[in-house]
Amino acid sequence: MKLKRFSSVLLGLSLGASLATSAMAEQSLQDVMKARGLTEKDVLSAAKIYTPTGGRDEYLAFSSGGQSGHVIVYGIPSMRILKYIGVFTPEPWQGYGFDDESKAVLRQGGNDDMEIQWGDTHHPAFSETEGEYNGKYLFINDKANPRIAVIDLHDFETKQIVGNPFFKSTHGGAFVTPNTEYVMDAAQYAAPISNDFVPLSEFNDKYRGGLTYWKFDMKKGKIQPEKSFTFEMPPYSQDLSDAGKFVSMGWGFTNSFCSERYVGGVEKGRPPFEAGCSQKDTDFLHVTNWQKAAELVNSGKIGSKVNGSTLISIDEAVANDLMFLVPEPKSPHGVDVSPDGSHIIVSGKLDSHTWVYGWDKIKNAIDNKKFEGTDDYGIPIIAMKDALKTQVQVGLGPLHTQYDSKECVVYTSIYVDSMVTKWNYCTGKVLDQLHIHYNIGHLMSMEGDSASPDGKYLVALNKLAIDRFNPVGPLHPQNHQLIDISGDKMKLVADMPIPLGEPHYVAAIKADKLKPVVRYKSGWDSRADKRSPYKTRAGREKVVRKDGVVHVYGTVIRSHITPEIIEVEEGETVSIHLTNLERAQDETHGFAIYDENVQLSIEPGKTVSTTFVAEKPGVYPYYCTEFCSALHLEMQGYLLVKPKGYVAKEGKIQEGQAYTKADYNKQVKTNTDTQAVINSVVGFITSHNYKDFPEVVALVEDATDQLGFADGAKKKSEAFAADGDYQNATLWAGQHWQYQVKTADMGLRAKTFLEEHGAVKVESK
Ligand code: RUQ
Ligand code: CUA
Repeated sequence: MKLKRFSSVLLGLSLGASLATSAMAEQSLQDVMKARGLTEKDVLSAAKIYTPTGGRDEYLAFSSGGQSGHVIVYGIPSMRILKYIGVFTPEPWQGYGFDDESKAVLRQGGNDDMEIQWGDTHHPAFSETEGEYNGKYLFINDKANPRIAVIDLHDFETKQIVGNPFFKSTHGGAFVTPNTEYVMDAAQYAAPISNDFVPLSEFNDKYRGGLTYWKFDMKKGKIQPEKSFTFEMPPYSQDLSDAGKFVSMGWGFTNSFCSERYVGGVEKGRPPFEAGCSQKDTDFLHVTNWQKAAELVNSGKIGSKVNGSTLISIDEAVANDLMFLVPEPKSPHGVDVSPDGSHIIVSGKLDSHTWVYGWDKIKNAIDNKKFEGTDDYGIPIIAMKDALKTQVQVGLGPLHTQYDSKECVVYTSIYVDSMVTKWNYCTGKVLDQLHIHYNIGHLMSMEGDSASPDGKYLVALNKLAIDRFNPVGPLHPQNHQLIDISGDKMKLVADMPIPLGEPHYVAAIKADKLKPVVRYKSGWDSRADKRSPYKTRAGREKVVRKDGVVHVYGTVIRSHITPEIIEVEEGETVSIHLTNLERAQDETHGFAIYDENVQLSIEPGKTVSTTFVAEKPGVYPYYCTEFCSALHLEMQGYLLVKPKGYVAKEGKIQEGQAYTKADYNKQVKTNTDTQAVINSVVGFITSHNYKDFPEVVALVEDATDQLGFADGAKKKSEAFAADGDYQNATLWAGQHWQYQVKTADMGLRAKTFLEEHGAVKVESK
């Protein structure tokens, strides 16, 4: 009832406020509720998630973007989308898949050099240290073209993609072991390990499933394929996985949904897949010992190089006690290990129960070699009664389970009944049920996959939105629903449409664990995480023809692109390298060229390249795509592709405007006045303790830079004026003023910041 009291306090407060301000015709909370048809419960829900302007979220959620190939980042509880991260699909806003550096990432893990342009992302997972999210990396798998991607959370960029050498699809990834020693990724649809044609009649012998343990190097932030290994598994359609922790440390769990090994064929009069894959009452949970396997592989005792990677055959796994099977409910989906590693919960889509296994029981059976037999491939099977603790009736079509901060309390998504069931896996009791809209798939609690889940909120990832939002055509948005799980009863708080799909799974981390940078070291190749060989400093821009390539070393800064004119000959290969000279936060510049499929995103400090063949003679305007300053539209230039053998005609560029001495003097006067404003702002800043505010220090550095450029322009204008060339003198004086304006702009921002943050006067020396 605490919540109720809170809401009346809220109402009381706002009533008081409305009385005080009624003279200003401000509406009261009651007026708004009446006008919008809101109940007290609605207002309470709103208060739980409303984040005032400028406010921050407690958690950041990283959602799979499904077949969009992206990752979606949003805040919890506000449910505001913050970013789409390009992972397996080009994303022009980020220049991802358009600059040379990111194209190289996107091409990794491709099949037979074919550039795959999309991915089917399923399960994001954070890197962990001792079972806790450490905020460093995020992994996500591509189901369609079996790959795993590594996203660096220090800049939210995709840095590596690795392709699976054995599988033709993966679903059981990404799941990490407690210290991110390995990233698990299991196959889904069985296929030949070789890349050639094998008839379905050889399914049992030649088609295989499997589970890859990708070795991860936390220091380098890279998966190491040469140190990774894969378990060959029977063609049972492996599904999800999870890693053991604490008591079950060193072990992994992977289920399967078609141990019937059915191959379909309605065209030939055979029953369809759905029937063939759901005949048996149970499927198999695969239990693998990765720690021991790693030792044996590293010492060269097992594993052979197949397709350039290490494969542990079924026979080797059996001979070395590395793989066991446990019967699990019909057509299972999720397999979820408890935070302490002691229990494993599996749900069968065609069973209304969740099955709770005890690791102690499974381990005991393994240690005592207590098996009920083997499967057709010789893998030992642990009897159900020797592994199972309890079965709990939770509803029709249970899929996934998430753990609460409260001991033994879990939440299971119920697909068919469109419900979340809260239950206790120690007592086997159902505690609460909540209807959601519609057909929930995964669900996620805060830091729910870590060794110490936070509880608090639960997000339901629903497969259908149907009538929840304003209609936008036959393709609906996805719907994530936020549920408050802080009390005994679950409370549905909000719907969030996601216009990218299908978001299979999401993981949420405490926001304060993330410390992303706001700028790169200057001249940085962000994808390779090192200084770019094409880093260019202000004033060092140049064009170099080398090995048949025209290299343009350019820079961008408010509000110009250097060079402003690039001249090449038809047929030449052009490689444009641009460095963003800005140090100011959020001063990203874009770079687009007409008709060349070029769109770069150049964040402060970044260096990116684009390489293309200038095939057709013509005029190709280029420009900055981010509205970066008042003169953003002027941030432009021309790529001139001259016909082969073109000879320039004599002639000077005629400007549309002629300037006189009077124009020059007028501009100089303006500049002098502007300088006075700058001086007063600088006086304010330096007379306060601005050095105590890193944000202001950055602004001051940036302003000083701009003022440095201003000096150069001023000298040029004065030189032209001395020569009596008032045309160029006036234009350069104008440029001087541009730099001054930018300096003043940053100075004023800094001054406002100081005023708003209570800066104090310091003694001037
Ligand atoms: S899936 S709705 Cu994880 Cu790909 Cu379960
Ligand atoms: Cu830079 Cu617009």
